[in-house]
Amino acid sequence: MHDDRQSTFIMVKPDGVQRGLVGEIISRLERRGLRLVAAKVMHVDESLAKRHYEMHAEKPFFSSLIEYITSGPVVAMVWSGDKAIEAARSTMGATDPIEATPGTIRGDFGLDIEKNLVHGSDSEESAHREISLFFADDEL
Ligand code: IDP
Ligand code: MG
Repeated sequence: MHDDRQSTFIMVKPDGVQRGLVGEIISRLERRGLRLVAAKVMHVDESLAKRHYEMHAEKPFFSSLIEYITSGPVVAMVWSGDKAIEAARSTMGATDPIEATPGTIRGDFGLDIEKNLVHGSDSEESAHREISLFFADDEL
């Protein structure tokens, strides 16, 4: 057994859903060895978007980010596995797709720093916070 088993919150953002990349993104996380625990297609309303991105409230791109994340359906997911938070983040690639390494999701499919296809928790604390924002206990 591993001691480093974690759960992480992953979301295919509206551009990823709109471009038909849900299967590709899920497939890459599965091939990495992570396990899909929960998933739902949903619309993020403004209140949930603001809570999800509260740490960016003072950033110049905040209002645009809220508009983007509420612009269409997303796929909200929980994935688990050994060091799942870091594993998912490295499968996703750097925030700015221009800087993301080819072979990562953002490096292979993106060019836009905002519309970068996918969200992944960046720490255990944010994973817990984000999972409980998006999923009720009986959905997990
Ligand atoms: P992350 O998604 O890689 O964790 P964060 O810094 O947490 O990156 O930023 C959250 C999201 O805000 C990014 O995924 C992206 O959609 C958007 N974002 C980040 N930096 C910028 C920026 O400089 N301009 C516009 N949007 C940005
Ligand atoms: Mg982040």
